[in-house]
Amino acid sequence: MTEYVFPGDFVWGSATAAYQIEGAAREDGRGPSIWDTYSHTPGRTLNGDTGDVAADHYHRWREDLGHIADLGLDAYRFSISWPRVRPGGSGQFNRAGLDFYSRLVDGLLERGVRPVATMYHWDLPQELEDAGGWAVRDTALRFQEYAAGIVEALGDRVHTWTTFNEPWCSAYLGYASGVHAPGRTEPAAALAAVHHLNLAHGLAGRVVRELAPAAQLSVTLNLHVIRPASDSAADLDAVRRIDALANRAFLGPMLQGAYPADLLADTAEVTDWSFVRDGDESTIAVPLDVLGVNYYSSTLVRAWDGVSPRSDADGHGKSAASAWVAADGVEFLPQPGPYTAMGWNIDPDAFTELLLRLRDEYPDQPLMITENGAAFDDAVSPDGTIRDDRRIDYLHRHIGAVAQARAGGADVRGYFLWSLLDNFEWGYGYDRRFGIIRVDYDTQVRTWKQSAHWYRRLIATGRLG
Ligand code: IFM
Repeated sequence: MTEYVFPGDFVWGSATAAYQIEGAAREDGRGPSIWDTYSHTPGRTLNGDTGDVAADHYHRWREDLGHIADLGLDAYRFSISWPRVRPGGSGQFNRAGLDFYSRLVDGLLERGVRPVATMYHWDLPQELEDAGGWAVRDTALRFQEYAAGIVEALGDRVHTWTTFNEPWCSAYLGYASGVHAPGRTEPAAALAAVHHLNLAHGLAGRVVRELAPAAQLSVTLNLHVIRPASDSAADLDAVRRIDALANRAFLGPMLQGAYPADLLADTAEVTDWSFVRDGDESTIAVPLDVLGVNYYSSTLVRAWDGVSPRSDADGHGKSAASAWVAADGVEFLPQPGPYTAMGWNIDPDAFTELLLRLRDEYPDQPLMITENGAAFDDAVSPDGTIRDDRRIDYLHRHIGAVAQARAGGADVRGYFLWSLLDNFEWGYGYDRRFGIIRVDYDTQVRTWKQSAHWYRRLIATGRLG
């Protein structure tokens, strides 16, 4: 594709998440979340980094709004910290926490930027984890109450409500491989978490419909493009199994009102799924205005014979295969490079493939790219500039992939770049930088990288050359 011109109503945005940027972990009544506990547990994060201060956005939000406006963003995707607005996860709401998000939303609207609020980007109040976390149904009910509180407070001022960010990570990395908070390694709990996250999505979605009928409703999934090592029936079956766990465990109930039969069969030895009650699947299938899609890299699998040494290279840290409950017969293979600083392969064609698959399978479902971007080791030149050419190249190729999918009929309405600012990259702490704006963590000074200038030009012209 030589040049692609995005239409004037294509939404250009950027995204962040509360625990990754806010800091102020113990201010104004905020309670502890599972990520506070996890990051403060020795050995859990690189260099022992925590989100205590992060990019100090809680205090610097006005300055950050200035960057958002200067970039020319149409929309800004942020997340609301549950423990900041309802410490402990139940009981009283915290006025100071709600006021923070209220000011942020008003500040965005004053600057002509659409607020896109994610209700849950991984920071479960610790008290709810102590009571069982996402492995128990009660957490979904507490989430419904939390959703009602924030929608009542912010309502239609929020343009788009996104219930969850990447429930795959919360369930499998949090409860199966343990590389994310709460760090549990219990496969049956991970599948229960899948269901309770889905249920919470449906319950909260219905709250949005009732309390903020003018707002758009969405959820963000990190959908996987899983490629087979060969066309053998065994390798294709490995793809099917991982697709069921990674993609259809969420897409099935959310968009079709049912869990896929093969997922239930594949995981029968781990759980009988008795936590799914009558009516749950139809609750989950609340109609969505847009489906949020996050994409970074692709996955390569083949059947594993259970005997030969097993490759374990899906890029999700520690023992990747342990994240994939009931995938004993599957091996994750290293991908050809190039790679980002996360060790993830760069594969824009897979992005197009994913969007075209969604076009085929859910032709009436509008899509929004809610995250895409890359971490690289940025160098600051002596003159202060940050020439992050590899990030620009990554963005160029992936936005090109979106253009190609649109040209092929995928109904992609917008693109949110991950991330506005360098931030706390979970288990990798501050070592991995995804921002188009550099944060000096000693001084909290923000500096635009070349990619930020590049993105501003793209937004202004809508032309991808
Ligand atoms: O930083 C994360 C974000 O919180 C969720 N999606 C992937 C990003 C990069 O790892």
